[in-house]
Amino acid sequence: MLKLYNAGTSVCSVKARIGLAEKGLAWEDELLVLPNGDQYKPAYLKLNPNGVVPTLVDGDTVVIESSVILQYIDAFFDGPQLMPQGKALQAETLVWLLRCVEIHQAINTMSFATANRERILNSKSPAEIDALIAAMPNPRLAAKRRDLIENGSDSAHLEADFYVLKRVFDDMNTALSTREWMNGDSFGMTDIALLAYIDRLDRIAMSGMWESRTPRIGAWLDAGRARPSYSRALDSYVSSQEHAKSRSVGERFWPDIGARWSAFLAA
Ligand SMILES: N[C@@H](CCC(=O)N[C@@H](CS)C(=O)NCC(=O)O)C(=O)O
Repeated sequence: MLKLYNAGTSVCSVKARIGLAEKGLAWEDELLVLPNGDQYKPAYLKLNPNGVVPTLVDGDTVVIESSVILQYIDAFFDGPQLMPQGKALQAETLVWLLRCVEIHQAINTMSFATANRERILNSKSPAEIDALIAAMPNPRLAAKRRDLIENGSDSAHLEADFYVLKRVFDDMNTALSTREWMNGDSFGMTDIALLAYIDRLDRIAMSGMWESRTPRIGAWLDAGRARPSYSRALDSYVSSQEHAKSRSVGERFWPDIGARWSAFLAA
């Protein structure tokens, strides 16, 4: 059986789980506890040298990168086809899958400037935080993590990632003006690739980033959340208390971040 190394609230894990559920595939969970640093243990680094989740193991084949996992299960397993039909939509999907690397970093910035930062600061000593950052294999990402922990929403990463998110919202809103789903007429690969990221922003109370400027995203998010695959990927992994906690932290940050977002848009 397929084995998915993943973590409950991790956006990329949610993305992989939605994909597996949409394909109708069974998988065995290997759950890592990211705040404990399970992802940096030597045995896991052999599977995923980036020290991140998710990782899919299919017999002898190890697949890393959530967008590649989606493509892999679609290419090599039965079930509904996730890739859209037609050259133009397929090319568009491939670009979105590439963009997911920077979209993920933008979501990481928003999460670690707010809810994740607060959880870490409230649960770890400075020495424990240092040890976790020191264990990150990628020095660039370690420096980013340290900056976000130290500076929160004052980090320069915030504005750099506003640029990424503005383009995502604009491009999604434009695409959704001519079709129901990002994938075309039916839900598929591009929707799965993006749903967990937009879902996270909403769950940390950042929906004001798209509500008035690019409002089609809200309806698309609601429709994606209504699918059984979304419940399958979320319900037994994240408790309603965890969701409520993230939202309440985000709500405290939104007046400040919303003002920064408005200033960015006006510049
Ligand atoms: N581009 C990677 C990003 C994976 C990633 O950064 N995953 C996060 C969780 S969403 C993680 O494992 N973070 C652990 C850490 O940074 O220590 C993918 O799409 O799979």
